[in-house]
Amino acid sequence: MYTEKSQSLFERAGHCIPGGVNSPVRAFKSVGGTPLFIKKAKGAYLYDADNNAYIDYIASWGPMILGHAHGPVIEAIREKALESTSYGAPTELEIDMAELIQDMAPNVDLVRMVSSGTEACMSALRLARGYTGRNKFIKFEGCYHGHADAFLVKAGSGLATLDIQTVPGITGGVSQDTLTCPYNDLAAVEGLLEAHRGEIAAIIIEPVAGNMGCILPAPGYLESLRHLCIREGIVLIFDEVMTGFRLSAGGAQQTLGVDADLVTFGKVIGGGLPVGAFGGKKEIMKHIAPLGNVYQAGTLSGNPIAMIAGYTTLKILQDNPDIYHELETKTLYLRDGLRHACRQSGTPAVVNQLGSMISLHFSEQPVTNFSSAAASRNDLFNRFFHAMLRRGIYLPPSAFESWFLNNALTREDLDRTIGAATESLLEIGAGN
Ligand code: HOZ
Repeated sequence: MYTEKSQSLFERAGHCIPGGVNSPVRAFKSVGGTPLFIKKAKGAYLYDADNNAYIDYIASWGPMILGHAHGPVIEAIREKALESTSYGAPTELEIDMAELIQDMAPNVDLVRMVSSGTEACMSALRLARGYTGRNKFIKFEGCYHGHADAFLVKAGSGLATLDIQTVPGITGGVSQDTLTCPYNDLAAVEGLLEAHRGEIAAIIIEPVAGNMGCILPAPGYLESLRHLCIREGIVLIFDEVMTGFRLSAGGAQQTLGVDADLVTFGKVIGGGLPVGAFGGKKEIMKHIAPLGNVYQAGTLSGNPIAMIAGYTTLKILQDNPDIYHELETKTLYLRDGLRHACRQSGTPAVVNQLGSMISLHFSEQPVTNFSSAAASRNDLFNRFFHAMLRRGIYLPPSAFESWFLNNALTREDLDRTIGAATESLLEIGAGN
């Protein structure tokens, strides 16, 4: 496989973009090697600058649930763009979008559109603080809620990938209000509540974690958090940036049957354009400006091109609920194939999966939180990543990320992937 053009583009990018990339995980820093520069994508396939084709398991880190360049989405964007790309004034389409979100997602009485998952989470936290009059909040080790200052404590995703423990530029004052504890550890949450009674505004959690690989909540865990939040007057925020509109039309709240007070969205909600949103109970959302004084704003919030891409994607998902079943069937097939390949090669591995989220950890122990994800053989994952890439399979370049399936994947694509995994495991001597 020749990747000369990607290599020379990376070299050129390094002279004008920090690290040659606009988001750190893309740089392949932990897996090593040169990131591929992508020229185009269609369906389940990415094409790099050297015209190599890859089966895509990143799906732009989640958004491309229908596959790349999905006809109706592209057509809707094309038509909308002819009417201008931004007005900075309200449009009917924003109401359509908000009503659709209300219809699809539970517990969303009011919703505010923003332009990224980061903005959604930082605004939801500000709102929870403004609503409760408290400053501290609890987040979980290995969860990632975007790059706003308060969240970059013991965070997953790029911080885990690059092993960044402390982020220069974030003041002690900010991080002292961020309380952390291990995912799936209820006693640790109870300990924090006890130690900081009356001071905690919010608990924010990825109801299915996707930023330390894919990690599922233990049975009853989210229900217990729900109960504790009610008891303590704390706002429960579900960060559904990854799970929203992906696990089901109603996201993790619907799939797992637990209600949040505030929910944040990103990724699928924008159909591949920069969109985020936060919403929830009216009692809380009414504190957002201009209804209340918790200020939040954005020049491109509700942008018509972003809205039409998101609206069209969500409407397709709402009108075709079978898509979720199809995605899950494909993901289960991949999960079983990967498990079989690992067993065959004698490789201790854990494949966690829910809906169309899945990940592979080279571990003998169950992977249920950040420390078990970090204790996995991530050196092996890095070699596996490259062995798969050479075989035309594009996985996230980090063991600390979930893989996302898209519905354009065919049985043949999955069989090719499982075959490539079998060969890759043997090639890297994973079972030895
Ligand atoms: N924060 C994203 C994954 N959890 C990475 C986005 C990117 O590098 O594009």
